[in-house]
Amino acid sequence: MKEIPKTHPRYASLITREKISQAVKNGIVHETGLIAHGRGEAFDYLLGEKTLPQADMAEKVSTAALLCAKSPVISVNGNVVALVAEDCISLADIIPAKIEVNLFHRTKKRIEKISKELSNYGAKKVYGQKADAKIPGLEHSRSLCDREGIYSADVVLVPLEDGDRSQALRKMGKTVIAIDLNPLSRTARSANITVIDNVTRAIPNIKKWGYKLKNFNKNELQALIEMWDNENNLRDMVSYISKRLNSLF
Ligand code: PTJ
Repeated sequence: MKEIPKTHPRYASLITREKISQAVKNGIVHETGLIAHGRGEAFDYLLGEKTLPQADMAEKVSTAALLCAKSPVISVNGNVVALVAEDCISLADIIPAKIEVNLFHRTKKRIEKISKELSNYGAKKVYGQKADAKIPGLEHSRSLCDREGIYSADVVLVPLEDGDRSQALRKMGKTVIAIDLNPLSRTARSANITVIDNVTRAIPNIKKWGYKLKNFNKNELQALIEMWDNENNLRDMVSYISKRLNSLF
């Protein structure tokens, strides 16, 4: 990896870029994953590159939904594995939840590479290779999923999504938790709970909430979920961005 001095004012951002760039070379991230990352960076810049209190709350509620689920699944793609593979695995252990690889640019080789990467980081079982079921209403490869994984899940965490799958998952009656830095995206607007935060901060924070909320009783967790108003959450985020921009000049 390219040497980046720790004193560089954009050290964290440059390290993340290096990780994504390396993962493109290793065949884990699709080349268009670079474009998706750039769009994410732009929104993160507008948010001030930090977890806002509203995002922290969304992360808490997401954790509650995962803990209350009967069959929760964390769906991962190339970018997610390049950035937060280890945190996804430990989050899956805490909940406990299944991990499934689900790709837009799906090839057998990429599925194998990403699954192997997760296994190398310690994942005990990775779903997504069987692809013995289909999410109805989707014409592309993201429809392919495992019957024992996403297809039969009641709650699906979709960090860094590409749009219509979260709507299709909702139509199947599932609860969708999305992590997306863009509060205007279709994914953000169609999920039950949208975390407007960078996956690099969101997954570790959901993990932290996992340790805290694990001992809460189900009624307390259910109350948190019922109180959540996702539309309000998105409105708050957009309003935060516009106020912040107005206050800068
Ligand atoms: O690995 P594959 O084949 O499944 O392909 C994955 C990509 C990312 C290429 C595919 O899902 C895609 O094209 O995604 P989009 O439509 O560009 O959407 C990605 C969304 O994620 C955008 O709304 C970005 O703002 C957001 N995003 C990008 N990086 C991050 C992010 N959100 C949170 N954290 C990030 N680090």
